[in-house]
Amino acid sequence: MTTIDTAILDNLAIELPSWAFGNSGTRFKVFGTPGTPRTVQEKIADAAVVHRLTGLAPKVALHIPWDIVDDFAALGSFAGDHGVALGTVNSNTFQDDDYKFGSLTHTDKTVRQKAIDHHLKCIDIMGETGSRDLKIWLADGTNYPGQGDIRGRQDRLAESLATIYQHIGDDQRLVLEYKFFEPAMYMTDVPDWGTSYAQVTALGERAAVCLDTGHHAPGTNIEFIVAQLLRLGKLGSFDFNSRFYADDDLIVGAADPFQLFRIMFEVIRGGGLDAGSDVALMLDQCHNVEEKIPGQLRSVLNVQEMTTRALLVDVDALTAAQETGDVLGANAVFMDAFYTDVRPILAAHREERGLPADPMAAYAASGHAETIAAERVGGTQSSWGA
Ligand code: LRH
Ligand code: MN
Ligand code: MN
Repeated sequence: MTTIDTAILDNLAIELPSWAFGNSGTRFKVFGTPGTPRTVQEKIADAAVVHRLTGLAPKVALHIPWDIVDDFAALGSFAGDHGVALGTVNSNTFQDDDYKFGSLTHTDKTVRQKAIDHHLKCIDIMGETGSRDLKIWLADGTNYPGQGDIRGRQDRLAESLATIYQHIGDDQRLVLEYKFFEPAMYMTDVPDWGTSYAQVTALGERAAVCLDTGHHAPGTNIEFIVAQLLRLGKLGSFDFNSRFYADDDLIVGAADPFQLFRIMFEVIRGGGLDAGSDVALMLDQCHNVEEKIPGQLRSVLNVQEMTTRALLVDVDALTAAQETGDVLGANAVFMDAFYTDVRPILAAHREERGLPADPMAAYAASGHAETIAAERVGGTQSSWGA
């Protein structure tokens, strides 16, 4: 049996999104959950619980303005006191009336400048929190053929991004996230990895692509995109989640664990988990009907599990089979790893590091859910979007 590279497992780190701890739902109903955080600090405290139980989630990503506070340096210290750090800063130009017809692509220079200024503010926040990455996802696009000038919008996007990029520090990065549809239904300005790649390549070394696993047309071979972007040195980060239909934002690995395994195999193959790699793994999920802290626990454990299975692929045997045209032999080597139950290995690995063998069970037994439900009464529960 192949031995696992435990250094990769030991260093596995998955950033949690602050918004996963708030209430969320569909456009039909948002269900509240007892104990839901009322403040940014409470979201960070919940994220810290996930890290304490798994050792897998040392950073929390912020979304601006959902997570706006007066003093970001103090928020960083608060996070540090809880054993985590602040991570990616996500900009938001999708909830303001001024952006109805676009933000960084808008025809009106005043609106474009407002969107640029928002990003400059995010960069200032990154300076205070010590965050490395500015993540940009734009809702910009059009609903009807002819509504906008596709090419002019790309040009304005390039110009706006270049202005923002000038302010990105030497130790910081800009990552541009693509999504093929929604909210725009005809044409999205950053619909695919190719557009994101073209835009970030024009910016420079410190700009890269963010791949959100829920942002592709059904049937897309995502691991191919992963392999290609790693080859090109432009895979900046992941937003992990899973989907059955559209951008469902379900728990990563829930809908299709085999896809997550294939993605992690390509990440490892391309050096994305090697020491010093710049690829950031992040979750971007919402827990509509399930409990949020256990939902995040399940998510990071799924990534850990599929990473471990991917590490089990006997690469020498795989290469030999590939090079001799042994189609079924190669496939069997790949599938053997996927079908291996790594849960006992991981339970032992956790115990060696002083972590609970079963973090889900440990959380359920801890009484923490009951404590926060009792403590967090009054105030307004956070929700996706605030
Ligand atoms: C857009 C998206 C993007 C946003 C987040 C809340 O669908 O994936 O990453 O910032 O959802
Ligand atoms: Mn995303
Ligand atoms: Mn999304």
